[in-house]
Formats: sequence, C-alpha cells, structure tokens
Amino acid sequence: MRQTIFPLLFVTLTMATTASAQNPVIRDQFTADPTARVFNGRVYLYPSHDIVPPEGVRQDWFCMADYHVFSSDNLTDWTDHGVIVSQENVPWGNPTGYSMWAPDCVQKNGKYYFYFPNGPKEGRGFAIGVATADLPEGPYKLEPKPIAGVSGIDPCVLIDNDGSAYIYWSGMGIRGAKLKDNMIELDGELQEVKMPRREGMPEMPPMKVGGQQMEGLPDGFKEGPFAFKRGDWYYLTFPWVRGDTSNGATPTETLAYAMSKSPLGPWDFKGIIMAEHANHCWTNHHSLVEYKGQWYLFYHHNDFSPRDDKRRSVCIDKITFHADGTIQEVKPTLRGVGIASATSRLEVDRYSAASTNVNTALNDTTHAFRGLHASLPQKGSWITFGDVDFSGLSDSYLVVCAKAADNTEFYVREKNAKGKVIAKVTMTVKSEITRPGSPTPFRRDQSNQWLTLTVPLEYTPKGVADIAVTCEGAAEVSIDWLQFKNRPNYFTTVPAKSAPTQPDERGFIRRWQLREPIKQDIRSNVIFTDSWLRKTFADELDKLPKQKAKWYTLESETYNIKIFRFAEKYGSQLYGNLFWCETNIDCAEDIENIRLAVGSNGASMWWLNGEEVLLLEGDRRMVEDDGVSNRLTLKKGHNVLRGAVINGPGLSDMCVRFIDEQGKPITNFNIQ
Ligand code: FUB
Repeated sequence: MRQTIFPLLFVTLTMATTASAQNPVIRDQFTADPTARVFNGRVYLYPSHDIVPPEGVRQDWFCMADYHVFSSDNLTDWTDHGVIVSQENVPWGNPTGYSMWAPDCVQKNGKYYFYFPNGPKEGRGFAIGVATADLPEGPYKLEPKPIAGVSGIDPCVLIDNDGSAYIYWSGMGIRGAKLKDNMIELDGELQEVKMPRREGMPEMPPMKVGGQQMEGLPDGFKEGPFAFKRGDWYYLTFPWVRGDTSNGATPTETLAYAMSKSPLGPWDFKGIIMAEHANHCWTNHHSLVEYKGQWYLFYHHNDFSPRDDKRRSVCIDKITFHADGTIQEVKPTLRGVGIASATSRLEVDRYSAASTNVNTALNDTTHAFRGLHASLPQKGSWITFGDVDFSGLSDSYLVVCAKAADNTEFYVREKNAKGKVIAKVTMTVKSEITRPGSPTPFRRDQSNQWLTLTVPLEYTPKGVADIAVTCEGAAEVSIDWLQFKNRPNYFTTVPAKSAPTQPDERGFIRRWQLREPIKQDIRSNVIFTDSWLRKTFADELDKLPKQKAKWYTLESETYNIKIFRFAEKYGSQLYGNLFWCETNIDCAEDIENIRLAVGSNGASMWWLNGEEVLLLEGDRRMVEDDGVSNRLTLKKGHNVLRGAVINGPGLSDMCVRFIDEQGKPITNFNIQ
C-alpha cells in the first residue's frame, strides 16, 4: 500500500503560546468542534479551524482549510503547535473544498490516530480520513484513502478497556462501528445502500456503508457524536436540535446525551448537557475529558464573531456527574476554567457571575480578537471572577484598565460584592497613570477614556480567592482587565552589623541610609536657587535630630539610586519629596586630592564630615558627575557623607562617587 508521507512540512516552525484562563480559550484565531484528549499528562485540543471565506468561496457557510493542535497542562496557557493537516495535502480530498470539519485524535499502542472529515476529490458528501503520528502534535502522515464504509462527518473514536476501538460519525443519523486493530478499517461487512437522489443532481451509484445506526436517540437533527466511557457506563453525547420552542428556545443545537452499558447501544436518552446558545449561534459541538480529577466540557460559541455563527471559538467549563452517572447541565460562563495567577492579566470582563444589569461588548467591533469589556452601569453593579491565585504576591500594587467619568469610584474586593476591599479606584482628572509597556507615570487631563491606572492595595488576599469588582459611584464604569504587580526589587535591605561593602568598579556608592521621604508641595523646580536650597536644607537639618522618622539602610541594584522607588515604597507620594541620605565611609589612610562627583534629579546638597562640599542648584537631571566638588580629603578612619535631594514634579534619583584629578573613580574604601 502506498503511503503518502508529509513530514515536518505540516508542522509550523514556531509555537505560539496564549495565556487565557477565560472563555474563549484561543484568542488569535477561530476554533470550533473541540475534541480534548489527555496524552502524557497534558491536555491536547484538536479543534476545527474556522476561517473567513476567501473570495469565490461561499461566504455564509463553514470554511475550514486545515487543522491546528494546541496543548496545555493547566487549561490556561495554551501552546499552538501549528498546522498538522491541510486540505491541499490530503491525497483523496478536494484541495479547495474548505470542508475540514470536526476531527478527533486517539492514541493506541503509542501511535496517534487523527480522524478528520473532508470532501472527496470526486463526488459529493464527506468521507473520513486518517493521519498517524508518533507524537500527539505530529508530524502526521496521511493515509492514502479515507475509511471505507464511512460516509459522513464528525468522527469520534472510543477505545474500550480491552483495547477494542469503536468509531462514531454523523450522516444519516448517528452511526457506530467497531474498528479493526489497524484503526483505519471498519470491522465487519459493509452493506450496499442506495443513495437518495437529490433534485437537479445526477443519480449516485449505491454506496457501501458500514456500522449500524445508534438506537434509542431522540428524534430531531443530531450530529457531532462524542462517545466516552466512565466507570461501566458508555456515554454517547451529541449536538441535538430539540425543536421545542415552548420554553422560548429557538430551534438551534443543544448538547445532549444518552447512556448505555454497551459501546454501540442501544442507548437510553437522558437529556441536555447544555441548552441552546442564547444568541442563536446555530451549532454547538463538544467533548468531555477528565483532567487532574476534574471533568471538563469543551464546546464552542461564536463569541468572537457575534454576527456570523460559522466563525466560532472554543470554550471550557467544568462539568459534574451525579452519583447515578447522569450529567448535571452546564451553564456556559465567560470565566471558563483554570486558576489564574493574580500577576497575570485578569480579563474580568469574562466574569464568573455578574449583577443582571452588567453588559459586555467587544472592545473593537471590527477586530473581535481585541477582546471584550464589561460595563457596570450604576452603584451596586458587580462582577465576580473566580479562582485567582495570590500566592505569588509580595509588595504589590494593582494595575487596572478602565473607563469612567471623573471621580467615579469602583472597588476590587475579595470573594464577592460585599467582600473585603482589596483596592479602591477613583477615576480623577489628576490620576497618575502608566501607559501599558511604559514604566513612566504621567498625569492625564481628559475624562471618560480608557486608562491604565496604578492603584495601591488596601489588603492582599491569601492563596486562591475569588474577586469582585463593584461600582461605588453614580456613573457607569467599564472594565477591561486587572493585574496585580510585584514591585521589582530596586533595593536590598542591609541588616544591622552587616559586613562592610565597597563602591562598585566605577566608584559609585550603592549602600545608603535613607530617611523616609519628606513631602514637599513644590509646583515647579524653578525655585531651586542657591539661597532657597540653603535655607530649606538648613531648616530641615535643624529638625532632623528632633524627628522620630524611620531610616532604612539599603543597597541599590543599580549605580543610580532610584529614590523615587524608595518614595513609592516608603513615602506617601511619588513626586514632591525631600530625601536625606547618609553613607559611612572607612578609609585605611587619608585619600587626598579627590573630588565628590554627583548627578541628581532634581537639586541636591552634600556635606562631608559636617562641611558643605557641593550644591547642585536648579532643575537638574541625573547625569553622571554633573556637579563636582573642590579638592577634598577622605580622612583615615570614619567619614560621614550626607546628602539632601529635593524634587517637585519629577522622579528623583542620584549617583554619587569620588574621582581623582584625572576623573578616575576612587574605590579603595569601605562603606559600613
Ligand atoms: O464545524 C462544522 C460542523 O458544524 C461540524 O462538523 C458540526 O458538528 C457543526 O459543529
């Protein structure tokens, strides 16, 4: 038998990762008809791949040209392994049919069998092809012919405890058949069936059909069989149009199921797994899988294409079984499954639950993959978002992307709408905000636009907790996402009685004692004249011994001391501060004819052993060696270098070192 080999060609060279604990789970392409399987401890997702039909192809119909496979070990972070099978490479398939509908993949004796429907090169209808691989993500090798005796779509394979394999498909109802050990042929005789003649079409020759009709299923349109075994029950689950409009439901697909004690039935119909989609998306298609002790329902919905129900996206929700094996109906959520790290972007617009007046809408109606936002219209409106893991938080703050009129308040709380307040957010004209991707905050002056705000925390939950966002003001608040961030470690605390350190190789002093910032109300740095600075520093210096302020001994990660980060952590405001700093220098001998060289943002003044040695007046930037003192001596033994840095509306930092006559750094002293 000739086998067509399509080696690595089919696997895209890069693997993309998407992190999305919410529904839909794949956010950069349409994905439908999800079959989830657990292989080697990971969940593999084999969906079909909806695309927008190219020109010349029917625009209002399903359009699929290839298959991707995705995998995850937490149902949150998904790796796209790329294309595994493509229509132009199927030896028997129509290369421009765009009919690569719902697939499945199973593993037997270490080999992976990928089953997929496709339109044949000649004739009409669908056949089911097989591709095999040594790994779940491929590369896959295509069988030259489809499975004889199977005419239809939506293949699903069940492997029983004794290794017997059964295939189910839809076409003329739902059919099932035993597979031979080779997994690519039906076991048993094929029957000749006369094909019904379609109006205007030539008569078709009779077809050889295998397997048997699945008995016991309800009337009404059925497709997409997914069969599995749990305990000693076999389940046959399937999209089903119940056609019952009495409860207001439109005749679109539900997900339904039947149970049996034998793999090919007869089946005992049990009811609904998921009701019709509320927005009338016509199809649903699904699979059930147990992973790490929890059962999950994978299904699809047209969230990213609300006006076109042939472009769909895969969602996941938890599913539970009653003690008698029957299934509890699943209500679709936007939150989906998986524990979301508090430090990842929490798309709270895809909430677990919401007050009835909350609306969700696309951020950009022309680019659905740009996501959604949720609007909380009035005081008391709320959304909750389950399973957030706070364990990775230390010294953190909240970043939130929201839109509201000025002075509108909303809170982030633990657990629910009445829970403990984690952070209070007020949208004000003078909000200090950070552009995404930029570390520099700035001030905004317009209202009711999308803003990314940085907010201090009132309280940090422990472990895994649910959170809620509550509207506290009279006006509407729209929320896109939240994220908790840990402040980077710009400083290390130096414990008392630590060993002395030295300046770095460029002579910069990194160990400092910093007094907690002193708030200043300074609108502009133009006031930093010599006389103003001398008076201000002299007054403050006078007060220093009388104050009960806290001093911190810190070692900086960088040569320039980011005292604005110190202010952020230990002060009441980021801008408008006076900082006192001291460092203790021990010399083995006198070091003469050297100069103190300082860069500071903004102005600063420096004293060595109580004597003023340098003043940097005016509105300064931190530039290395911006101001240099007269010649001075670091005396043998102990020396104290003291500085005062002051800034109005800017972010403060400083770099300090001693240099010799040639400008070379002095490094031969200890710092206590
Ligand atoms: O995706 C194309 C078809 O739509 C599937 O094969 C059916 O199950 C339905 O979901």
